Amino acid sequence: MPEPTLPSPAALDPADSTPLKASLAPERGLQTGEYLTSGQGVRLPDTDHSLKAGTRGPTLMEDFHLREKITHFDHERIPERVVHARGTGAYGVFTAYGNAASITRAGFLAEKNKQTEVFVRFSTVLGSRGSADTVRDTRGFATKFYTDEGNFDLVGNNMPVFFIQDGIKFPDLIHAAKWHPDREIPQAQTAHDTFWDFVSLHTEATHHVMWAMSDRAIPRSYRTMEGFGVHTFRLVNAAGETALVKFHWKPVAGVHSLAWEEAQIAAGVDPDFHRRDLTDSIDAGLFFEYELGVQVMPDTPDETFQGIDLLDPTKIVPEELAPVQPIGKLVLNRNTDNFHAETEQIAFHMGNLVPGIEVTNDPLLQARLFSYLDTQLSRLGGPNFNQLPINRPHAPVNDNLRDGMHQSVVHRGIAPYLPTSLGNGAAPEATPPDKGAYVHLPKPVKGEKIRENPASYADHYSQAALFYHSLSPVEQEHMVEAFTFELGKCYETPIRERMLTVLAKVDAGLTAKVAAGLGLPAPQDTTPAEVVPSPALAQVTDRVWPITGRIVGVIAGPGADLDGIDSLRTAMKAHGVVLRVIAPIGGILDGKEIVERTFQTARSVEFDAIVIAGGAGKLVDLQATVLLQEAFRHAKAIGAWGDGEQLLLTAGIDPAAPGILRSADAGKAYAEQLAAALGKHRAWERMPLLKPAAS
Ligand code: HDE
Repeated sequence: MPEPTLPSPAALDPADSTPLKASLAPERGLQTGEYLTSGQGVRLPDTDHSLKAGTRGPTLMEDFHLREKITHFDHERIPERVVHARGTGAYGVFTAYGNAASITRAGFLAEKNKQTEVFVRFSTVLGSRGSADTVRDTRGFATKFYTDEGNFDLVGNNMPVFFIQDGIKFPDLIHAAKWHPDREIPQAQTAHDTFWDFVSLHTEATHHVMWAMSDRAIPRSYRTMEGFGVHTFRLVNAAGETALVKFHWKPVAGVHSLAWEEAQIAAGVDPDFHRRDLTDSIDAGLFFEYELGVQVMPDTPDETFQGIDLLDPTKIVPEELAPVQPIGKLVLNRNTDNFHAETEQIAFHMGNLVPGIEVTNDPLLQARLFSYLDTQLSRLGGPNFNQLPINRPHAPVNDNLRDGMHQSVVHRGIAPYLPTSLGNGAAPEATPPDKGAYVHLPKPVKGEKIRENPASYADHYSQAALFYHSLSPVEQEHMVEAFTFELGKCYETPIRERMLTVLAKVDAGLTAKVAAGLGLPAPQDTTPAEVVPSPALAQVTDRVWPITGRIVGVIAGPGADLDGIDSLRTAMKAHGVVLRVIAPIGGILDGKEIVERTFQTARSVEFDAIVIAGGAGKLVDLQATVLLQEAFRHAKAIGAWGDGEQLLLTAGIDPAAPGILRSADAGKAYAEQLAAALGKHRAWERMPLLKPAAS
């Protein structure tokens, strides 16, 4: 059995770490021909007027251009994903540290410095394609690795557990969580009766519900979000030894979330908040980075680790028991050219495995193995979607799959079958041991046919309590507010009451606060579980994180210190931070073209910090006041130099409050103070001031 502790990752050789070139899609590119043509290549003289019998006459059927143009348009959409419909994606490069060779023979993980092109699609789960990005929801984090040995898909989420233990419940869960079928509302929300009805009755959902009510459900950016494979996978090394692992994506920028009010404002003022952040950042060269890590557990016959059932997807293995060991790095560095062709048509499937990676008997994972291909057959219109450029493997494909709708390959040869004596059409099998074939582990399978869970699956509360007790006080407070908000949106009192009885089994204090917020009595029969917290689960800690891609708004007006703005911009750029000047009127300020937002177009949610330039202290503007007050409420860093702090007073903000950075000028020392404040994500020390008066 391989060692659970991997060798430390050796430093990557920078010479070998240059980004891969785009290798996909021969069809990529502009239509560069000389003239407009029809789909048949016939040159067209006029695409503005249809062919009619006289200027006032009826349109003629004969107009092939009109018919083709309208017909194709009529069929431009494909069905949206039944879940995870709203998403965005980017290409990147994965580089292996090489230390995973002791646990897997998968080349893209085992070979040091090996680079593999990937495509990642991030998504929300519940909303339709056009819904807002910043809703409270689980996020999908799906990665396709185009490895030399075939495609491997890691189709994970940003939460490590799931609502159900058996895939057969998935349609029930989604029917309850999505909109009500009579009116198709609410959109992209769990704050409604059917969701809370289901999860209060189906209590194995409790652990995931805790995550969904935590700040993890409203990430600041896909850059600051963890990813989890959720299920336990089985890795196989070159010697045939196995280990059970859980996959983790750790964001280099740390885990950071929006404030709930910010998320709600952003959903209105910029529904594309996360999508824009990803694509703008890549355009600016401020790439998103994550480390891939594994928790390695011995492959014991009972498939448990320290009493935790590794086949139960409602359970985590705390990092304190099995550390997450980094095995490679992902850099997302290239935007798509065509959303439909790439992001919309990509098809992930956890059955896309490469030698060295196997699935386990987790009943949720097993059901997924069926569902993804099945749904893609109708979503992408037939069995040939693997030929779409975005889905095409980079490894050679010699399948004997033929014909079907949308076949785009002209297969040659007369013998697409095996065995054959004719050759010329079918490649031979990659017979083991040495041809790199995917050989399933010969694990014995036995058991009686039953519809039953293992006894260990009955514990629905201990890890929900573990999660709650591992959070920092400010995160716990946010969770109280989230439960109170969501349950407060339910119309049915019995549902709220039932959910309180579920929460009572998690934590009495949490239940009492939520009950008080709902104006309901807290259940008395509380039996919360005893737990040992896992500090690794808290996202608000003393750590300071890299600030690449963060955005600082600078309020300026006529007479503002433009040299100061320039030097702040230069200093922040060195940290990968973008500076945006906000002024009363757009365009040119005091002769310089530096204004990117006006008070009318700017909203606080798009900035991680707001600074008032010297010389702008006397501005009087209601929108600027709102901007500053929101930034204050959301515990963002706020700064002012020179007379800038006068504007704080105008906005009713105490310049001496925590997290307010004041300075005589915008020199280097000031920029470093601002960078340090951003690295803490928020001015957490201001939080006590922000509580509602009643609490
Ligand atoms: Fe999915 N899920 N899922 N899911 N899922 C889909 O596949 C399904 C589950 C996840 O960006 C669908 O191609 C079942 C867990 C992501 O294209 C569908 C069950 C996790 C994405 C489907 C689950 C996920 C999907 C819809 C219970 C985290 C978006 C479109 C057995 C580990 C992938 C599609 C993308 C998409 C079914 C549970 C993650 C219907 C039946 C657990 C990230 O096949």
